[in-house]
Amino acid sequence: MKTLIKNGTVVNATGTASADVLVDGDRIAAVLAPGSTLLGFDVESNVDTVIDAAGKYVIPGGIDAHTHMQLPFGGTEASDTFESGTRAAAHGGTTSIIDFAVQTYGQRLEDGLAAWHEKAAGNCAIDYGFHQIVGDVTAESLEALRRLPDEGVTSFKLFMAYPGVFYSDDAQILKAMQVSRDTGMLTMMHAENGPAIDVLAQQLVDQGNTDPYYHGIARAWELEEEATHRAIMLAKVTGAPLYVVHVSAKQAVEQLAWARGKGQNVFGETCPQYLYLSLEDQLGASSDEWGKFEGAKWVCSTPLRSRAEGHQDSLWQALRTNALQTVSTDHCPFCMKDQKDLGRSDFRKIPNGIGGIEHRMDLMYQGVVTGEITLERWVELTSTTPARMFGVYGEKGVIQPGADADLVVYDPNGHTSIGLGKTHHMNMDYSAWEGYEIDGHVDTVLSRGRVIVDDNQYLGRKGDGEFVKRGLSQYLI
Ligand code: DUC
Ligand code: ZN
Ligand code: ZN
Repeated sequence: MKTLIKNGTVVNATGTASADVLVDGDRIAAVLAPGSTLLGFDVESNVDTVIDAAGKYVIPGGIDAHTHMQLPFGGTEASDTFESGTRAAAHGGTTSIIDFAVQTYGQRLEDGLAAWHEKAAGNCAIDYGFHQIVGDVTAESLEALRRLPDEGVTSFKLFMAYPGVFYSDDAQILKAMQVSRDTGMLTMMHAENGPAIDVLAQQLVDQGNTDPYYHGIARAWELEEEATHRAIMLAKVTGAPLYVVHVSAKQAVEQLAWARGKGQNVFGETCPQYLYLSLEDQLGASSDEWGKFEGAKWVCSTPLRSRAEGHQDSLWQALRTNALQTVSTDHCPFCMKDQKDLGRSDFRKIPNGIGGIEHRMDLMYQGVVTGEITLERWVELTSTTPARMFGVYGEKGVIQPGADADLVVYDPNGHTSIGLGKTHHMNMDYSAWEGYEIDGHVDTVLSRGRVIVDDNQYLGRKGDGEFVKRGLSQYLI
């Protein structure tokens, strides 16, 4: 099966060019000057399908390096399955995810990874890989961790938050980081001081402050800054490479920039919710149906930050200056009914998470429209750097001969209205992005050479997506 995407503007992280893209089977065969011949043969009359991308961008498919399908959390489970979540991703121009396999307390690491393989295998619309959450750092789990690169799992996540659930203390973090140093695996860190947060949260509840808004008050930016600094210093003393996930506080960004300035292998990710939404929005939200509890729609950790304090502007700036390198979603959806609802009388019981896998490419493209980032930086933040960071570059994250034909035809003259009943294929009974309007549209999505979305129609099949064994990060020296 040969496909020619003609007349488009091909956007790579390195630059933009008018070019035709020839796809042969599941790979990109050639990137050609528009209308050119190949060895004397007219290309267009020798392919099975032609996609006319005139006036449109052709970009490498999005890579969302931070998702949680079917994650058990807070007495419930994230509401997207690998099937529904990856289909929603495809609609939004994302063609690969890296989800988090979980080792729970007392469980063997290998068993946690095996359970996630079982959940995902045969169900995904797009390609997928795994990071490993180490929820119980023991001598046994550290030994098992050392073997994961052989299985294509080259990064693991530790939590400085959630005592009693995923939390690791400094001694455990140090030991796991030594494995990271020895193996080249990337240490991913949830950097918030969980024990301190839990005390503040308890005190707020004792004072009768139980609304969702207080989730963000308890999770003060100082406790993100402090944990980020501690993670950096533990990484420094061990020599481990560090990637801090879902950075939301400008002071945490300053810590990352400081460490990078000193030459440390430290990286940072943010998410669209921290760029666009704020604690004030959360406080102001109050619907007839949910009253003040509507704020639960945006309860996630790290939390939304105050716009008055300037966090959002700092994050956009950090994306431009490369103090932050990637934008993922931390897709962790819950319905309001029966899930977020669990925390009606106590914000601590609201399952933490926002669903957004479907909207990341659009929301970040809006940043191009408003002049926050360039077109090439859009591709870099959402596809190319995640590919390089997590060891799949060359196959993913770039439009070049030999790469997987994971491609998106994006229409800058199109329009996307986000919300329930509009563009929404995630398994959620609300949209965290209700009412957002995007000056662009995902027209056509190819995964390994097959058109899986065209004109808002899903044309793929469950199980199309394959597990991707990842190599080590390209950023490590
Ligand atoms: N943050 C969330 O918002 N949800 C799941 C886990 C996490 O760290
Ligand atoms: Zn986290
Ligand atoms: Zn997460």
